[in-house]
Amino acid sequence: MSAPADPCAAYFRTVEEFDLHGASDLVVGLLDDGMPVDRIITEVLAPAQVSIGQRWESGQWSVADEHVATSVTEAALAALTYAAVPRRGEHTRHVAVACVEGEWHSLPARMAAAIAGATGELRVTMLGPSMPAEQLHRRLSVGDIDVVALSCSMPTNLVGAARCIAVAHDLEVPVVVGGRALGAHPRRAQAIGADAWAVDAGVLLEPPPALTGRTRDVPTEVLLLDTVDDAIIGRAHDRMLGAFPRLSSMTSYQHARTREDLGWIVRHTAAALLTDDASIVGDALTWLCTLLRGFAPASVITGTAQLLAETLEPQAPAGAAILRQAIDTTEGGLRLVGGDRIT
Ligand code: B12
Repeated sequence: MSAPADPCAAYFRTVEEFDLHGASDLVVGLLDDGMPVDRIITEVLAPAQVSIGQRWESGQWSVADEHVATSVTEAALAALTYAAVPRRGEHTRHVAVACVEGEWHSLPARMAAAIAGATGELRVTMLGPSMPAEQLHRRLSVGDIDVVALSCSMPTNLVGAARCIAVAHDLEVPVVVGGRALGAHPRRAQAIGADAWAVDAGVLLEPPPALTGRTRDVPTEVLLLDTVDDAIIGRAHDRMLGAFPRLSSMTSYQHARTREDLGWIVRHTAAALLTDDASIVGDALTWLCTLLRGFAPASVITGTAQLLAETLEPQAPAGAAILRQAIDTTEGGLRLVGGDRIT
């Protein structure tokens, strides 16, 4: 099979056609032509997943389309891993790759595991999606893992990540964290106590980091926000209907989705507070404004977030403050890009 001139475009065509076999043949063909595994993953498979996400977010593709398209990449990644990883090898270290508690994006973790395992130098065990901290502790207690690589895609799961890091440290196993939820700077990783942060899974081939991360207990206010009470969400929802009476005509399904969105903002607030990074909740608000464009103006979304901050204030004053800080930057950002009218 001759290599396509534009592997990325050729690969995405197989995804659009939901062609499992074509996708697998294409990536194995690229490997046979000498393209390294890490480049096939980062330059072909990962960009395809980002495009899938854009089509899903824009509504061009349904959730079902996204699931099928992702299963094409899962199949291609499995074929690539099978073709690339040497059958036997002298392993220097044993790396466990896991998604943190609550994290169901297992494909990014699998990509990282495939890159780490491709040379055959490491024994790589993939522990799968959403690994509860106490179960991670149980697995690490066996004593055969030299380093844990934790993947976190959703910022809301940074609280679960902190818990997973704490159990690894309890057993003196160093932790490397990666994934889109960590952002583009080591600050969030440091705030949750990781020993190292990396964008590139190739770092797992280097000697494990020293146990330098400072494990921290998750503060009570963060826990309160992370497991936010339905009653708090109900109060914020009622306040929203008082301030924007037009929203009372929403269907019961839309009301339920709105309550979910309020919970989503509060959980992002928990992660922002844990890491002292208001941009986590700011990004979530901007994302919601984009997603709901055409249904609710940005002013209603940021106005509702203000009411949510007021509702949280008595029990979570620090959370309310970081949420307000994020609302201000979101409103500023939307004005700058000429988004929906805010006033
Ligand atoms: C497929 C997918 C899903 C699938 C996942 C299936 C699976 N088996 O993984 C399912 C359907 C389960 C899913 C669910 C959800 N998803 Co989703 N999902 C995606 C999608 C389209 C692709 C994810 C992917 O495969 N990325 C692969 C590559 C691109 O990921 P990557 O993180 O960059 O990973 C690389 C590096 O970061 C690195 N790396 C990763 N981990 C690690 C770890 C270490 C240690 C190291 C060193 C490196 C490393 O290696 C990878 C290879 O280079 C993304 C779009 C996107 N832009 O990613 C949305 C996306 C992430 N999802 C999104 C959302 C909203 C959700 C849901 C909340 C939807 C819902 N309402 O239920 C849930 C949340 C589930 C949860 N609690 O975890 C949003 C997040 C938006 C936001 N503001 O955060 C996105 C961005 C889509 C969008 N454009 O809106 N999703």
